[in-house]
Amino acid sequence: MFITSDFRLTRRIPFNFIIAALIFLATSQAARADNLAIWNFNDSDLNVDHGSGTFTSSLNIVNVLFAAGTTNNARLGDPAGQALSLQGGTGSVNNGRNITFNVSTAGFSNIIVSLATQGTSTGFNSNQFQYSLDGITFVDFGLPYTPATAFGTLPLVFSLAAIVALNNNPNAAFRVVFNGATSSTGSNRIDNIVVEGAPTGGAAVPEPASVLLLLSGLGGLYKVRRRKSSVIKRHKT
Ligand SMILES: [Ca+2]
Ligand SMILES: [Ca+2]
Repeated sequence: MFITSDFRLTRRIPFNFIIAALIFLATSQAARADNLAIWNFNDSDLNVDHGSGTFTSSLNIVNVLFAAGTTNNARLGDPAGQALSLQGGTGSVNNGRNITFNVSTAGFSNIIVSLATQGTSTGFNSNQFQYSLDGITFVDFGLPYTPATAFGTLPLVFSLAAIVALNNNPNAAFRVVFNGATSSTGSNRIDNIVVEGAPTGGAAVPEPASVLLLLSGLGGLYKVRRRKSSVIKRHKT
């Protein structure tokens, strides 16, 4: 009898597991986001590290440095490596200056930009995220933010889904304007800048035919399980 109930348990787990896997698959398909561009700064430069995009800085070049990074918001198994480290500069000359990254969103919608950051007490403590539809005119998005003193585990996330003109836009661009530095060596570190989006054209959502196929597959599995169950019951009696 003990062996029989164990046998039923091992039959039930795969069935539940299959349902969970299918639900997860359907959910992840619906929420699928592709990485369009990633900067992990691990090679201590401003060149994009995954995907496509260009990155520029208007800070004095001597104040654009690299220092220990983080795995906060790292993708594709990227190690912490290095992070971008931006200093206030002599006389806090870099207040009001920015980093800008141009990333084409052609073929994508629901654009999300995220990054990890930290700042020292005399670094830039009032930073404004912006987006641009043409790569020329930039618009504030959200309120100025103050970086935490440590990278921590949660990235800053700017969900731009409501800005529909950013969808499928080859001229899309993003910017952080830095302000509030009060010393020359006060700094902000930034790591793992990710621009991602959902593929347009319906590829992100399972088609009704696929869902039907999936459901009929589940029905078939259920019948198999019912049959096995009744066989077991017959054996028990
Ligand atoms: Ca890094
Ligand atoms: Ca790089």
